[in-house]
Amino acid sequence: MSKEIKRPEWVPDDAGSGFTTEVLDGVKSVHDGFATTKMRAPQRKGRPTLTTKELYNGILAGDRSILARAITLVESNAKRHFIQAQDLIQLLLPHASKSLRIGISGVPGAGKSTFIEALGVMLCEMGYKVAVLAVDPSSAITKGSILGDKTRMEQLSNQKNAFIRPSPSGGMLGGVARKSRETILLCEAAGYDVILVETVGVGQNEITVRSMVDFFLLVLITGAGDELQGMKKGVMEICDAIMVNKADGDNLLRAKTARADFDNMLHYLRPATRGWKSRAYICSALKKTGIKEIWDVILEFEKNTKDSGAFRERRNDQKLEWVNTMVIEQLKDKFYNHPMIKENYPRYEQRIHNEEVSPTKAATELLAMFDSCQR
Ligand SMILES: Nc1nc2c(ncn2[C@@H]2O[C@H](COP(=O)(O)OP(=O)(O)OP(=O)(O)O)[C@@H](O)[C@H]2O)c(=O)[nH]1
Ligand SMILES: [Mg+2]
Repeated sequence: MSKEIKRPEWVPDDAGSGFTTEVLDGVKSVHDGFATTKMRAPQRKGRPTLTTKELYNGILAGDRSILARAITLVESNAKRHFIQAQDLIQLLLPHASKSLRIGISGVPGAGKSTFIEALGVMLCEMGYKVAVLAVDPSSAITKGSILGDKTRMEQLSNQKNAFIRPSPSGGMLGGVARKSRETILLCEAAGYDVILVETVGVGQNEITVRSMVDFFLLVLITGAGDELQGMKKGVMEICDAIMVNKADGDNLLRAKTARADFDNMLHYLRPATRGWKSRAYICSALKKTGIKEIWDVILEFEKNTKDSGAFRERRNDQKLEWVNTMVIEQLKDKFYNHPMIKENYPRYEQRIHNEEVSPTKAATELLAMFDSCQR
């Protein structure tokens, strides 16, 4: 290695060169910001907080450490951070939304991370700036470790044009979905042209990710069984392509058969995107075959949907859906945190439990109580 790479303190001494990304120094100044005063701001624990303007400038300049700090701000559950993050997003809005957003879902172990790494490295080598995010709204237990611990994407994290961020944990207002959407905007403002979003294909995850990306890819493998692969019609209906991964060695033939089967199933489904025919493909993320081919499909999708207007239409719908979700979240937040509701809710719980009041009546009464306090 020509240059000494600073690493986080938790990296083992014997870790190889590809272990982790570089750690950048924080801003060192502790001056209080007034030109005339000799007073120095009190030394805080950890790094000094950056102003919204500093974050804004840093992101537009493509500074990765500032981008990472802005994402931390967006992910924070503290109210004051929420307010600052929203100001920052508002400022950055005109600089965002120029990237191609790609969602990648599939059963655990299908090879999503391996595929993302292969695609990501190829794109970086082609000159793209690639951001990789993970979204796992269903995971309260792992607290967002789907990219962090298990798959380090060693080759991709060594690329200077790549930025990798693990899944945030839930928490306040909008939870993981809001945080991920806003992280996408921050990455776009920082100049990333391709955003790859990985999610584990369980429960609501696919729907959540579909609502924040342009192209949605389902990664499947052979022989995992239909129920395991989440092969409900609903999931296939929302994907723009199916990728049968691990098409290598002894598995190649089976993968080809599975591809034909999936292709046939897709043929009978309503298209996920207006004017686009979703098809099935094969690849080996490990051997890096079929990666360029799927990228060509994605580019064709982009051209096709931009020409037809479906691309813009979806982005607009997604924004409105986001507003709707935020309104619901904020109303819920207001309701459950209202002192009157907090005080009366346990009593209602008890009454519901004792079958003294029906759930609908309880909800109506609680809402009426809340309503009367709003006037
Ligand atoms: N033979 C073969 N193995 C692969 C291929 N892609 C991934 N694998 C292996 O499959 C395993 C799981 O790969 P991951 O990329 O972590 O899968 P994932 O879908 O991201 O897994 P989760 O994030 O846990 O859901 C690893 O051991 C990979 O080496 C492939 O194309 N061929
Ligand atoms: Mg993974």
